[in-house]
Amino acid sequence: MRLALDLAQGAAGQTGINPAVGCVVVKDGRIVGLGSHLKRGEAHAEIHALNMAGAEAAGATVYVTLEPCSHHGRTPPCCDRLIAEGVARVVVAAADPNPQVAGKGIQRLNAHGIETEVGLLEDRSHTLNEAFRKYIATGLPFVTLKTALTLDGRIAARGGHSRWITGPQAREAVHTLRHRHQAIMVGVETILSDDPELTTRLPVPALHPVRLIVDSRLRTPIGARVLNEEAPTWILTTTSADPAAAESLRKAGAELIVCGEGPRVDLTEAMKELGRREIGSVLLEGGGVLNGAMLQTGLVDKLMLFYAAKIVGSEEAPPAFAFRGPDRMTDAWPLKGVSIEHYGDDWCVTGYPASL
Ligand code: AOF
Ligand code: ZN
Repeated sequence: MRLALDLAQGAAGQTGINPAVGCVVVKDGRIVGLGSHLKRGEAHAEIHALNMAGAEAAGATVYVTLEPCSHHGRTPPCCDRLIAEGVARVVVAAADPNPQVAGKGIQRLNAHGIETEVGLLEDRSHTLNEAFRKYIATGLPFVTLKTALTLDGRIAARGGHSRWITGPQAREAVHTLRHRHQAIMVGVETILSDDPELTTRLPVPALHPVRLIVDSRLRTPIGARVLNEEAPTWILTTTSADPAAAESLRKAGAELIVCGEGPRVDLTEAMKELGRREIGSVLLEGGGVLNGAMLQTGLVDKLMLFYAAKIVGSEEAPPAFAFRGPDRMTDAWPLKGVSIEHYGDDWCVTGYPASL
């Protein structure tokens, strides 16, 4: 199962709104087949692994990180294929939360005399597919807020200078995160102050997320690097935005998405619309005002805070979370499931906002 999870993890980020799934077929103590789901619309993990196993699949044990599907989606049900191959036993890490499956896969296998076991390394499967799990249940994207910050919680120095807060290892980890998300989201202030490209830059070719700019008054400059042709750019705006500015941004290649009447972009509406457009995961890269607004609106599912061991001081240095906040420390936003990883001289603190 550990190998099946590693196979799934290797393809994380390339399956769109589909889960990352891995499968290993074992017969008489040897691995006879391996597979991962590689792309939405293409074969599921079990099919690749069973194709490799061939006649060895009969009587084999199949390890799969997600309950085999029982429905006709873009591909036929994996259960039917497992039954047809005559496998003896199926070990599953986690049940499929997709309402079209949700236990029916296991039932179908049992009904055909195949022994099943569910829950082996379940936590790893759940974490790997946390975005899929939210999207399939709610139709809303899973939002990961990522920011680099100084130990005193600032994302730039007094005058706005911010390159770089963290070192090369942390920055490379962020580009891997971009590869694994379907969209990346920033506020227009970030475009105006940093002119970022918001693409994935790794030592190897990788996938670019759709670039999202929250821009209620359409202040994105026509020459901004984010409007280049490397990836699609969607601007989230309001009905009160200037039609002439909208027209020139469209001509420059951006797609405009109207979310409410203003004055600010309705972020809840924006998430619903992104879900309708089959965006299941969003990497929120701030800055502080958008981070604060998203957190306060309850739209952040996960935080990844890359801390550099430095202090920038000053009351004017922009904070990572610019919102009013509670009057009392007892009302601070708690995080749960917190873990810490080292990246060179920096640390990434990962956690999930707990409801108060
Ligand atoms: C599996 N094995 O490897 C995956 C599964 O319409 P489709 O063919 O793209 O199917 C998508 C759904 O199938 C997805 O929402 C999830 O419930 C399940 N994914 N199931 O047995 C796999 N990727
Ligand atoms: Zn399937």
